[in-house]
Amino acid sequence: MRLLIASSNAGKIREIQAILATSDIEVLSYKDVGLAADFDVVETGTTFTDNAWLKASAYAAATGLPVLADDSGLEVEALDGFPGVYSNRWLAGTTSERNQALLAKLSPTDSRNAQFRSVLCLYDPQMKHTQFFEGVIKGSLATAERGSRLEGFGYDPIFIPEGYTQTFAELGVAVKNQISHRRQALLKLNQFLLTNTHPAQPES
Ligand code: ITT
Repeated sequence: MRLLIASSNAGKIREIQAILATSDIEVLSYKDVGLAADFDVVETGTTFTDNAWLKASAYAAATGLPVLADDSGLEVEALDGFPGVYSNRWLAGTTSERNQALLAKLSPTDSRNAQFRSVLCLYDPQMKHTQFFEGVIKGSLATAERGSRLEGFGYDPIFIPEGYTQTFAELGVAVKNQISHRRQALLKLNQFLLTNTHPAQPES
């Protein structure tokens, strides 16, 4: 099966391609189908599911291809789940500035618990079939950025997955891709496709 990744985030696309490399799914990016790198979908939804659907439907409308969108973010317990769906745009500036500004919102006595959530939307525009898959990884926030910016993206330098002492950026993408929220959601997608040899059912 060929799936177009409905994303312009290079880090996210790399991770999805790496995780699905051993599956029967052939993953295409916007480059493979001649879409512009800045093909933009305005994310007006208030939930990961809404925004995943907005991205999936926009890329499918532009190409006619079956697509896979990922809407994801970091949810901080002491901030009632903030920044959540707004993870990529709650503050203008660089990724590092956002990471530091997020850490600055926590007082020394606040819980440092946090989790990443990924919601995938699989959409086949021919069959009008839509399916969602979710993955979560629990962890905690470091007190400062740690690790290489070349590893992963976004909040990886400040997120320590449960059971580890290093951040995702220190652990590296090979380890991250074994345990991440995205990995868990993609495992569900892969399982769905394996057990549904004809996944494209009309919407009810
Ligand atoms: P697309 O919409 O084009 O896919 P995006 O980066 O805007 O790219 P989202 O709207 O889903 O994607 O925002 C996700 C943000 O959440 C992302 O930019 C990071 O700031 C953060 N995030 C999600 N998953 C992450 C991960 O695995 N590691 C680090 N940060 C992550």
